[in-house]
Amino acid sequence: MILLAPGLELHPAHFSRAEQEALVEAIREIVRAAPLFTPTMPRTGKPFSVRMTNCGPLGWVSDRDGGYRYQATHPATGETWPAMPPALIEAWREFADFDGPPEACLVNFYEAGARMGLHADADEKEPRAPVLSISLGATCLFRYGGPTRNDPTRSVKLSSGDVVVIGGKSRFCYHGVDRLYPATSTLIANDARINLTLRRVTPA
Ligand code: MD3
Ligand code: FE
Repeated sequence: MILLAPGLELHPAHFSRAEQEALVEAIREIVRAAPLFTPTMPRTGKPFSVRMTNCGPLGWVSDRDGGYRYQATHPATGETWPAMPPALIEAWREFADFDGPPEACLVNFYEAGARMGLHADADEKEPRAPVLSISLGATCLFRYGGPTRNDPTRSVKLSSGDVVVIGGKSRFCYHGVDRLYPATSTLIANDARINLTLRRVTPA
């Protein structure tokens, strides 16, 4: 384990190749039931370059009129989200140090050129629960800073199979994905990257 900052743990290559392949297959099945959608920014309606879907009881969505929020249904199909795969619930039990199951798993799908601007995850109402992040596919350059947007930042590469636990003092810190590295994925076609984040949304 590499402690990147207080409360911010990087577990490099936690998942084996076989486990990563099984996770990608589970995500494909989730995407069949709950298709990737393109979130848009509150007020401006500017589209994200990352497409998303969710599994679990709640899912994170965003659009111009409704803004950032968690809801129980897919924004396009109106259906409830598919169940969370057991392997993800097991990873939460292993890493989260929190009583109670995760409520949302946000699936971020990055294709070549996609990025995620600096932001803090603040739509969850249980500050004692960490966010658990799992990276699959292409390597990315990840940036993280402090509790305000102007704090200095550091960068780290995240590779397929890595787990990051974002808790404690780091839970509400700013972070983003600056770029993907081409030709680094043997797991997913077309230099794509998937990031899964497991979250507790409501107070336990
Ligand atoms: C927070 N996803 O969905 S979270 C998100 O790779 C999101 O798609 C990122 O940010 C992604 O909201 C990764 C993992 C993470 C890693 C390090 C952090 C979050 C962090 C450091 C400080 C604060
Ligand atoms: Fe985030």
